Amino acid sequence: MALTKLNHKVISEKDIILKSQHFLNEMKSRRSVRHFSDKPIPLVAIKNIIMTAASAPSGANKQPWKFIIVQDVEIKRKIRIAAEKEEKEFYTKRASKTWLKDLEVFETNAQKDFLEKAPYLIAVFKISHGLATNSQSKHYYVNESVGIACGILIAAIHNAGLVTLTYTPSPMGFLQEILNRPKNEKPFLLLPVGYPTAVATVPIIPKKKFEEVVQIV
Ligand code: IYR
Repeated sequence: MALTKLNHKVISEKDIILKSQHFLNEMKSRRSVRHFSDKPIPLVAIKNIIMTAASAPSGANKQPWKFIIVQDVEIKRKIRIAAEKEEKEFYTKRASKTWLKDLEVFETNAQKDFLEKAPYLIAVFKISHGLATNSQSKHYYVNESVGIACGILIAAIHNAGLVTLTYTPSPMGFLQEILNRPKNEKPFLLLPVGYPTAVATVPIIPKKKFEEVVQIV
């Protein structure tokens, strides 16, 4: 395997602290948004955001992901109709009482206007294995890899001054059909991306404190 010198810039401790604090503040202002404006956003920004996500580490560098950018209004409409059908089942039959109670604060329901409103949807697929029949076709830690890429994707969307929602209709097999994906690709996450409406609201919800999420040993 050919190696190359690591390109890493060492910065001062003071700058490490400042930069980590700055990024913390930036990320703490991220919110999941359900009220999208139809104001267009530049496609090049979406491309940059996705390639930021695609820079993620992955098991054996297999990069087991595919990002489908949906801008076509007809395809967005199809996705909305199919998602709302599943959500109706979820809210009226599938969801437990506890689950519905846990969701009350978010005021969610089966209606998913944002799937048509947002200028772009990013559908993330995990590629469970390659298509070749030799050992080259194996993928490793697929969920972990795609999960990491999605975290970076969400951070990149926020960094670009846009908003998103980590939307996971369940089941979401309809994405496979509507977007014509091969059998080895499985839907992982659907992210509307755009601007919030001027009157968008978000629930007041706390994040756990340092002591609750961290233990130093
Ligand atoms: N998929 C449904 C329900 C839902 C589930 C969870 I977990 C959430 O954090 C929010 C919603 C919906 O999107 O309405």
